[in-house]
Amino acid sequence: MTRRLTTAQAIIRYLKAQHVARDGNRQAFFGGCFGIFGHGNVAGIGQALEEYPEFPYYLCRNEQAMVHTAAAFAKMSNRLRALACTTSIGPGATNMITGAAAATINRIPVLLLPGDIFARRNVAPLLQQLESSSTQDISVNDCFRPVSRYWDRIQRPEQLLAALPEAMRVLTSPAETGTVTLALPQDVQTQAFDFPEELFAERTWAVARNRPDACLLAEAAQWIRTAKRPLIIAGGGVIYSEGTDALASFAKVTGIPVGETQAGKGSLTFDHPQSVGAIGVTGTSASNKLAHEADLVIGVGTRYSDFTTASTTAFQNPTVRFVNINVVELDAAKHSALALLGDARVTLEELQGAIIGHAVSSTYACEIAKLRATWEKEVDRIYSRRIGPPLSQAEVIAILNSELQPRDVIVNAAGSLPGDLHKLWRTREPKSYHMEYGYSCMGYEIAGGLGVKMADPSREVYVLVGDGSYLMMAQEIVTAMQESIKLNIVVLDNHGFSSIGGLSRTCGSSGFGTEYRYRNNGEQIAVDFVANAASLGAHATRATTHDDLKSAIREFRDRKTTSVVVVETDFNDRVGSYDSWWDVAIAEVSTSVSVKDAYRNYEKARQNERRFWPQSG
Ligand SMILES: Cc1ncc(C[n+]2csc(CCOP(=O)(O)OP(=O)(O)O)c2C)c(N)n1
Ligand SMILES: [Mg+2]
Repeated sequence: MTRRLTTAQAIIRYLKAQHVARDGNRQAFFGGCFGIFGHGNVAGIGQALEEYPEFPYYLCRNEQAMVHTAAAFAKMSNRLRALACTTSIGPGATNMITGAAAATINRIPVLLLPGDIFARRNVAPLLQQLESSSTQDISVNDCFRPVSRYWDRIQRPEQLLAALPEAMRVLTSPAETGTVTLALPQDVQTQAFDFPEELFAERTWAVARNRPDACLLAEAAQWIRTAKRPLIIAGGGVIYSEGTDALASFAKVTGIPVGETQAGKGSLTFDHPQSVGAIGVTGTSASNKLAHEADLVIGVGTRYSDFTTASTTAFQNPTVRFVNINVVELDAAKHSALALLGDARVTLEELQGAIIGHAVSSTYACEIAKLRATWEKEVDRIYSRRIGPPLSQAEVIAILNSELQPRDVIVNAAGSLPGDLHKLWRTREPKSYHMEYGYSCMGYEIAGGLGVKMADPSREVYVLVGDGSYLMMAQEIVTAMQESIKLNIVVLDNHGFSSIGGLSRTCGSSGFGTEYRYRNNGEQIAVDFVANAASLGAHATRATTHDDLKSAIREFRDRKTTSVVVVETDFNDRVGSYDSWWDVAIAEVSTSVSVKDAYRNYEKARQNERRFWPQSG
């Protein structure tokens, strides 16, 4: 039995039939397709989407944004659901590259379907075609190769029989997932073929919970028993595996403290007795002190980015060693670790079973409790500070933290907010903190908020966005209005790049090029964000004082559509860092005294960077 369909129709029919199941819970994998049409896809994928309205199509405003939306949707769904993204050829396609990189780096599934140049070639060069004198087998879509976990170009309809299952295998694999790109030449999209009916049968992809090697698990248990100062680092893998309860129990029973990465924040509620909060460059005093002296680091579902390891300076115990629980071999092996290759949840459960009766010493437990209390006091101090107007960014965070419900979700990605939120946000529910910090991509915020809300419409979503990020990508407010997807957006207007301005100063420079000022008179550029947001269709208001912001947030809850509040914040009032350091390379020679000083300090600080070798017994 065959069915005669175009390549594009076959793709959409196939995507509609794909399901995933984990722990026996089965659901459709795709929530639909975002896109912008052009000559490269309108008559192919566009025609197919029109023919299959049960596979919903969403028109967005920018191709980069829709990939962020798709990634946020998948992240919020613990990678068990995804969205497809279709574009024309040329600029529509390459606009997705930033989003593709962000998804792959964050290990989040997205399916990209960029249009491509004619496979038959006779009419080349096409509008928007990249030409090469050395080959005709190239197009701008080859730029997706390094940022995709699976990349293919479909030159003949029947290649789908091999390509589509591979695409699904990678998308649904916890270890391999990321961006999958199927480049679709515009003529091939429209070509018909007699596809076997079996291709379109409902298929369920089992998302396995792999368990680690039993011998290595026993060895890891032994390492934990003999450790004096163990520390857990909880990464995104804890949350994606729905392992937060397993971690809470493991930490409670063993007394081992838990620091969280950006992707792992929310693994424990902030008031769990073993929660020491954010770790690394943007970490808490408690986490970072414990990391400094830890003799055993148990990394669960973490990539050990430089922000997590403070550029490898976080762990200074000379004999520190690592046990890494991860589904990805690359991550499990980092820092010469004893690698437990497996799903975070089941591995933690098995490990807990292997160390029954073991707990950290009472001296260590006391120290943890004290460090926790000191940190909580510090947050209270920062939360209760009142400056301005303009308000401090920390005060805005404090207001939101007290006004939001535990299940509400905050969304953020770049600027000075990620660091402040990582440290200060008191998380009360695992999926309530949504930070894109693998790529820290300005522009993710509003587009990502859309994906979060689509993944779980039952929750209020609060997008926190700096003025810089807003100016890069605010247009998806129109998409939110079009789809009646409600976002609550807080724009923090500090007239420029506070984060990079501060960084520039710590590098001995002057904040060069980081403030929004007119060239001719140096005056601040006052962008009217309220008018801007209102022009896109949102309800928009300004908050100047503490009380203004509080009442705006309260009022938003009862609104049905997207609202924006713009609050001016102080450019220079920053939350400090706590016993941590980040390697940002500084000019080795300069005529500036402050740059020379910064370089000297930098050279000294770099001496704390470590390479971790295997440690015996
Ligand atoms: C797409 C992109 N371009 C550049 C950067 C580098 N960068 C990081 S933060 C930042 C400034 C962000 O400004 P804003 O959103 O106003 O936040 P603020 O720093 O003021 O808190 C820049 C330019 C980035 N992360 N992403
Ligand atoms: Mg700013």
